[in-house]
Amino acid sequence: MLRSLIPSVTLFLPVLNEIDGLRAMLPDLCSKGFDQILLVDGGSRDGSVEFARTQGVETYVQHRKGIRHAYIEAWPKIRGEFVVTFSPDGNCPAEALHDLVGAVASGRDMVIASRYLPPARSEDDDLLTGFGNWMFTTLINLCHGGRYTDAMGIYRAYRTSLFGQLDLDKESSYAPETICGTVIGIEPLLSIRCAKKRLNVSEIPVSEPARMGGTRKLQMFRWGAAYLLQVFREMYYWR
Ligand SMILES: Nc1nc2c(ncn2[C@@H]2O[C@H](COP(=O)(O)OP(=O)(O)O)[C@@H](O)[C@H]2O)c(=O)[nH]1
Ligand SMILES: [Mg+2]
Repeated sequence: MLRSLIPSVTLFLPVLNEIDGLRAMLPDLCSKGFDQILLVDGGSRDGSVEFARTQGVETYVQHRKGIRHAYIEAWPKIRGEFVVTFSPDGNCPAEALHDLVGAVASGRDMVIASRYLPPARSEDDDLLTGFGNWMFTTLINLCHGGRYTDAMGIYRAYRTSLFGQLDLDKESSYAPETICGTVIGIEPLLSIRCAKKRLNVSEIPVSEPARMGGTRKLQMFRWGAAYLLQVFREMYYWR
């Protein structure tokens, strides 16, 4: 009976060649008592998926390339009422999971593990990513009434149903990416539409350690251009 009072939580792991991080983190993540751990692979060639399977983790290999397709294709497989999105590359410290889940389960729609809410800081940023994250967060606050310190990060917990409710599963939501010749992520749009809908959102400070092994997948300039278009487009598109 007590169990039914605690919401079910899925840990969602998008992965593209993250064997070093998975080896270091997955056994610990598996011991944390999540109702589901779902690893979504973008075509890894370093044994990431095979390793996850040896740990008993549910895996899904996406068909279409690009990070947002990992979410769109695998979202129907999520069973938890809440989801925590987590990159197993060292950037998301597992020690914060307890506080993040506790915060969202206390009645929030979304809680972000902010890298920029003091005293948190990022050990992973360089000058350009640090500026970009600040600039997009500031623009989202100004243009859409958000109160974020970190509108861009992947490390967050939210109601699984938000994804459909905010039309993040619709191709048309990402139209600006085609002009820029890329496939973007979902987090900026999730932050924008939560702000537009005045959802119950908060942040907790969580410092970001440097990436462990592997390589960064961020396409700085193409994504930057597409996100910029998306921020402005959302001022008249989608209510
Ligand atoms: N499934 C999938 N995962 C991806 C893809 N691109 C990146 N990832 C994963 O998404 C997470 C965040 O990407 P990362 O390169 O760390 O971005 P950054 O930390 O913002 O520079 C990591 O776990 C990546 O392995 C993709 O196309 N498909
Ligand atoms: Mg990362």
